[in-house]
Amino acid sequence: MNDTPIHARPFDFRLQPGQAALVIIDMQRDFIEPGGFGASLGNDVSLLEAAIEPTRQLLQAWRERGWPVVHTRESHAPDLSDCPPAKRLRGNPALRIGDAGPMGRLLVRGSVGCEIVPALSPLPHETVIDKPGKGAFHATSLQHDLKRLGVTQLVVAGVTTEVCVQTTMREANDRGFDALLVEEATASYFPAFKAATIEMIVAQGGIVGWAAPLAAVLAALPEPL
Ligand code: TIU
Repeated sequence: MNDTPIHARPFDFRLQPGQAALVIIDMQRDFIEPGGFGASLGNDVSLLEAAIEPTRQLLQAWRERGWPVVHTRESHAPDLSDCPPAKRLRGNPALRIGDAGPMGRLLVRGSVGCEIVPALSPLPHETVIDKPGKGAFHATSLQHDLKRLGVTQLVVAGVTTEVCVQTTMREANDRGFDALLVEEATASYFPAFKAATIEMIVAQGGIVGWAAPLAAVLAALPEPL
């Protein structure tokens, strides 16, 4: 199928239908709802809710077209063997990774808080990557999974913009993937960091990738077959 130009910054993103995965980063209850990991770090988690509905619209568009979808979860094994002590001990959080909170053990696989918010729940055939780091390529099978799916481009949503989203886009860039960030489908506890991250991504002729509003992405998609 012909490529489809999306009006993006710093210039049009030429979407390859079927070869562009929607990658949804860490839309987990632990980051978005009260009582989770994000709140334990002292953040106002209500700021992240705004990304749910735009991400849901992207997810629906990808599902209607049968295009590949990848969900990630920042998460650790119950024995925390994949959580570097430096990550767990840093700062002075109210609760640390692995401690029991109102939604179960923070960022531990299998706990309620570690799950993706219900509006964006993965379907059984969609790829779910449990990642111990901020970047989704670090210590995961993501690169192998994208190759298996025939993916060459990433359309990226999720939280938080300047932490796991940006890290993943930088990792993708270094691995040869073109990546487009959808502006309304990402959020940060710090709106100024979100804005600065988008500028950093598109600066220098797209040194990390592209950014576009949700409406520009949806308007450019070919009709479902
Ligand atoms: N703290 C923060 O902004 N983010 C994270 O710890 N993880 C993700 O961004 N997913």
